[in-house]
Amino acid sequence: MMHTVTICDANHSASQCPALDATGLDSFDSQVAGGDMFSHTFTVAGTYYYYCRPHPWMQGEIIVH
Ligand SMILES: [Cu+2]
Repeated sequence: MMHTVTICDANHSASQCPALDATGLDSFDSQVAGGDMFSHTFTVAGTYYYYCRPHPWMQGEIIVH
């Protein structure tokens, strides 16, 4: 099954997101197969919300200090 790791920002119109990220934070939208991995090295500190586009109930939050 294909999933995505999609950041919750204005560019990805994530209406299902718990909240939108602050402007200026990193942005990404990557497809990832079930059981596979996605990595991203953050360049800006902040609170990041992300979700899966085909399954918007799949969500997460990452706090970068
Ligand atoms: Cu998914």
